[in-house]
Formats: sequence, C-alpha cells, structure tokens
Amino acid sequence: MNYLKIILSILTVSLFLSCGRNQETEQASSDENQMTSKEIMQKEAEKKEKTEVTEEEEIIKIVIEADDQMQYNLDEMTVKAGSTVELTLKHVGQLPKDQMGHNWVLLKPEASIMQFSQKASSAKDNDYIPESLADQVIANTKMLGGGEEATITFEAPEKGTYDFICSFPGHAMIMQGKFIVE
Ligand SMILES: [Cu+2]
Repeated sequence: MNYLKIILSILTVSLFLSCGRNQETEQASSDENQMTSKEIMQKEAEKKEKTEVTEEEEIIKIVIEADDQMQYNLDEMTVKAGSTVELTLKHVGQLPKDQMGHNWVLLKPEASIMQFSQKASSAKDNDYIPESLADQVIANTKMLGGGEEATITFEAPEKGTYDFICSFPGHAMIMQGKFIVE
C-alpha cells in the first residue's frame, strides 16, 4: 500500500514538472514570435522612411540603396514633372566595384533594357555606359563599390514612366525599377 503511494506521488511530481516545462517552452517561443513581429514592423518602418521623398522648393531628394545581394531597395519612385531631382545612390554592401559594382542609370522611353545592358557589359572603359547608346541615357551616377555613394542632380523628364537600371554586367535583369513622372 505504501509502495503504491510512493509510486503515485513520484508520478504526480514528474507530471507536474513536465507540464511546467512545457509551459515554459511555450512562453519562450511566444516571446520569440513577438520579437520577430516587432522586428518586422521595425524593418517595415525603416523601409517606409527610405521610400519617402522630401520636397522643398521643387527639389526632390531621393535616396536609393544597392547591396551585395545585387538588389536595389526601391523598385519604384515618383516625382513631379518640372521638378529638380537630387538622387543619391548608396552602395551599402562591402564587395569591391569590380565584383559587385552598382550604378543608377535612367533610360529614355525608347531604350531597351536588354539591348542597353548587353552593350553596357562590354563598356567597362566608359564606366559601363555604352558610348553608342549614350543618347538613351537621361541621367546616371558613376559606378560604385561597397561603402561608396554618389549624388546626381537632374531635371525630371516629361510625364511618363521610365526605366532605371544598374548597368554592371548581368545586373540589369534584377536591378531595375520604374521612375514615374506625374
Ligand atoms: Cu549593380
């Protein structure tokens, strides 16, 4: 009889312990979930900040980033017709220019991304801007390596939707976006 009691109480204690442990684990994982969604929200907020365009006296300032993963952080930007655009490209990666160079090239509507980037890939001596198609470029930054940045100022072209690309060999198919003038 006593023997049974002891076994029972051991069982009860171990059940209690394992329950407690489960609860702790659940608590920990829900904390983790909360952290993750908090982090996501923070990242979203940062993204929003970057997309914001500041306008003061017809000068529109845009900051766009490019990284070691061959990505721009913006795939679309909108400006007003007749404004002056001050665009800064920041290479936030670490890789050198000859491995992961990035620039920002705004193309005229008649340009073809495919054709332009193909020509650009053999125009290393001209910073990957093909001289034969230079008249298809509205504005461009120089080619940057990790940690570098460049700012260019240009007049917004007439209303319409324009392509922007990175003309480093092999990048334009991924690194492209729309520049909208309204
Ligand atoms: Cu690039």
